[in-house]
Amino acid sequence: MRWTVLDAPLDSSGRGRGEERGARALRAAGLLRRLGARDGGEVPARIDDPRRDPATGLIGADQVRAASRAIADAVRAVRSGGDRPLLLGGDCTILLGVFLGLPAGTTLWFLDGHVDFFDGSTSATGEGADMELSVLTGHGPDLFGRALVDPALVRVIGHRPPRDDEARREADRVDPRIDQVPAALLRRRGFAAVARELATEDDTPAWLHLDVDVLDPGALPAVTYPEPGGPDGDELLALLGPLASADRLIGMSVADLDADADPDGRHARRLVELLAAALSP
Ligand SMILES: [Mn+2]
Repeated sequence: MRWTVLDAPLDSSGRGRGEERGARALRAAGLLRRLGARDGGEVPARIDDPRRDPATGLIGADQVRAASRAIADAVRAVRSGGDRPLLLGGDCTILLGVFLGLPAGTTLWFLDGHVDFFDGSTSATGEGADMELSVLTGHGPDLFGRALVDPALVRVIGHRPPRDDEARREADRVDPRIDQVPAALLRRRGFAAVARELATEDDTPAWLHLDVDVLDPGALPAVTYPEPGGPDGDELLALLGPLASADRLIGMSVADLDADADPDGRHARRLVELLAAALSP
């Protein structure tokens, strides 16, 4: 099945951080050509107001909702055309729109250095990318009148243990029905072995989300919230391979490349190599 690339340059700080230019950087590094992908263009998904909404505690709540609807429409359109969407962020907030546009009963493979499980009051920043997994599973601000993902269908993969009290409180909020495979457990059980197990555990449709900060900062420093203790490029490829080649896979999102921290584009090029190796048939 062919990939259609969609850009969603949403930076949930509302301050125009380098994540806004992440999708463009991956394109400039040759992603579409390497994947033989179709160009679905850019989705109107931007936040330019850094104020926190008092009702939800979320920065740019109305703009997040509007961007999510636009992403949902674009994801649906690509899928009804028979392609698989590859959505380029922007940050992890783009996942809200993805699941707004996917059928209920879709599994989420969530690869991230963090669990993104704050809510409007526990998040220090108010950024959507601090809380999208809690919003999706019904534990954050109610932006859409319903939860968008069944927690029992979420697999959080590659995150690190909390390093401070704030992160410990975040970890404590995570819905116990969510299956967690942190980085240390991945390393112990083997990246490819875990991925093969996840890929074949049932036959629900699955969405693969890659926050590039799941990588160790030694492998990818160009992120806003680096988290030590993650996989290197080869380990991530071993993990991505079985997931990306699963028949169940209906689409993928890539978030959080800070293009401003990658002035010569070397990290974007390495990510494109990694994605091409994982996603090419
Ligand atoms: Mn994230």
